[in-house]
Amino acid sequence: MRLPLVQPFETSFGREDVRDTVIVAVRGGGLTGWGEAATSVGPWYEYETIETCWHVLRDFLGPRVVGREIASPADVAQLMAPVRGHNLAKMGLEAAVWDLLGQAQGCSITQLLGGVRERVPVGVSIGVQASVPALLERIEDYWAQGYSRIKIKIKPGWDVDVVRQVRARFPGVAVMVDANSAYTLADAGRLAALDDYDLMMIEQPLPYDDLVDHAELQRRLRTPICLDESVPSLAAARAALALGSGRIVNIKPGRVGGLTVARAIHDLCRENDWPVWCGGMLETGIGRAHNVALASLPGFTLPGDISASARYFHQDIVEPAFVVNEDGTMTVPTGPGIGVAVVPERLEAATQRRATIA
Ligand code: SMG
Ligand code: MG
Repeated sequence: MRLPLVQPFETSFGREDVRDTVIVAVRGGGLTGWGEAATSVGPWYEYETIETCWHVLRDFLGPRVVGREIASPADVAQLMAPVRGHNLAKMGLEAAVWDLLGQAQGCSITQLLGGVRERVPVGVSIGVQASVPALLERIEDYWAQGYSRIKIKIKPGWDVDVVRQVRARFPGVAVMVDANSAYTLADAGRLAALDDYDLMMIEQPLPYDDLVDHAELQRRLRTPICLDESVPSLAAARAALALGSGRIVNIKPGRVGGLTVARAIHDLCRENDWPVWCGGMLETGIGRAHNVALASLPGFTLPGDISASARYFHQDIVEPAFVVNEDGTMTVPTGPGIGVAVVPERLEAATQRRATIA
């Protein structure tokens, strides 16, 4: 499906004007569970694309799960395990089964996961802007909406000087930056200059597959490094902890292939005193609902990239839409499954193509 974005979203690797995503509906026992494979059109954030998600869900993951008896979400993770990688696609299907099982058992996803929070702290991620004044205006606007922290995207040429001006204008605001792998260790000096601006963390400064260089960079920085792209699995999280490749992990259920793995990474980080927070992939209300539920686990102590539906979309495909509370939190839905209702006409209007696996 495709939804236009309220504003374009620009990172170090490119710009998106619309959101293309794959929605998965799983039917069983007279119920329908919903999930979202929140991919992108191109292989920039990671290698998956809208076309690979479609192909892998329809030709490999879907056929492995359809017709099976499933007692718990872990069963789906196991059925999907022979497929290597394709984590965003796996999340779409696993998430739909979590919703279905939740509905069948009359439980919310937060309950199924073991969540402990009724409200989760949330922040907003602001893409690269045309000018610093434009960025400052954006921050002003979002801060007034109540977000608990501001994340700004950086890249070479849009970094230290921008952060300096943001700090000068908003001295007390919780700010972090995300580079989406735009630097190398040769830029360590430039990144160390960010230490002067009291940032909560620097997210994914170095290449997506380089935990060794992240460890070296962390030794040279006071500011904590947060890993995003570099942690696609539980094994990668173990390696990052062993190497000291950072001090914080952004857990996106899509990037790691589902809520089951996401929770395992959360547990591991918690045992090792690494705080985590829930990342975002500009999800519609379906993916957003799963993210909010995940963020209710006890180790998610930092604000997530979980913004209001209206931050990205004129109209979400679920009701009620997600909103930010005055205290900078979002309320975790407590109804069965994802706890929000998909609006069929809106989904229909946004649908580009469909496939059924019977
Ligand atoms: O969902 O608000 C959101 C987006 C948060 O910045 C965000 N995500 O690297 O953390 C990240 C980016 C990846 C987006 S690529 C489509
Ligand atoms: Mg990131």
